[in-house]
Amino acid sequence: MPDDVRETAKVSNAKASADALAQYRELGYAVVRGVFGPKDVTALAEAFDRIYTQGLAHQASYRDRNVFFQIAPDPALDRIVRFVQWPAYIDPVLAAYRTDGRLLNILAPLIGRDLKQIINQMHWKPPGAAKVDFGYHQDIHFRRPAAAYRDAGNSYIQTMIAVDPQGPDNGGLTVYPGSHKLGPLAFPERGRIMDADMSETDLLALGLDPGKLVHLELAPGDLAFWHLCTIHGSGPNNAPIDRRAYLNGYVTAANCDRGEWAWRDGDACTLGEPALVHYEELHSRPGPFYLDDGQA
Ligand SMILES: O=C(O)CCC(=O)C(=O)O
Repeated sequence: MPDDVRETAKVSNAKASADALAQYRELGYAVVRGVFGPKDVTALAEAFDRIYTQGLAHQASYRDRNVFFQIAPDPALDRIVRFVQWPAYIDPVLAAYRTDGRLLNILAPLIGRDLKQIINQMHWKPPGAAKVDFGYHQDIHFRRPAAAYRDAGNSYIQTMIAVDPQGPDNGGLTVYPGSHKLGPLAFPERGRIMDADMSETDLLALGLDPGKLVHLELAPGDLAFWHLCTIHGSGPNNAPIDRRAYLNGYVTAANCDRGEWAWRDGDACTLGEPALVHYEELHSRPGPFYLDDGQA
């Protein structure tokens, strides 16, 4: 690429990021287009296929320390891998993307350059699968124990890299703009969010207007990110293509007692012995073992 074109691309990327940060502050979510290019998307798609094949070799949900494969029976497809937590311990490509500098460039102005990671997760929604929805929720309710997560509003960001094109047809993300300013809300009790539909009733029960929902349309390589209190969910896949997404959640290290280091003063950190993140029995029951009911 000629230098003047490269410089123009840099300026427009910087402008896109600045716009996204302003939108994030105002609306609680934002999208930066084309953070990752076609080669990155191919590498990620191959990693998703590799890990999916590994997952299908398990008859039931499976844990080995922080690595967790959520395997769900499916009436049409026999069984599916719904998600895998902490695949970066077992796949070098996924490990490299969790600390990619392009993510840090977007995160640093918001939460700094000393960051731990509290989410590393792959999601699939294979076409034809019966149950792939995530009911509306705020991530803050899953950051436990609450005392380990400080200054929630200013310290945490969830990111999602689109591997496939995604929108409302194939179960892309839906967000409620501005909901990050409402703080933690008392959602009606309806079990695990991965067993719940995106129900407008949940929003109405909170006095919120479902007409304000925004369905994100992402191309492969786009990055969406959102606040811990942003209400979001995602629906079924009614399209003929999968909907694969790579989710990584980060926190200002000084404000969190949990998580794996991602960057220390901007320098990428590699994974070593697993640290305590959200699997409470990491040390007393590390596994590997199967789970009958699919619970983590
Ligand atoms: O894959 C999805 O759409 C669900 C993402 C989500 O709700 C989350 O990571 O909190």
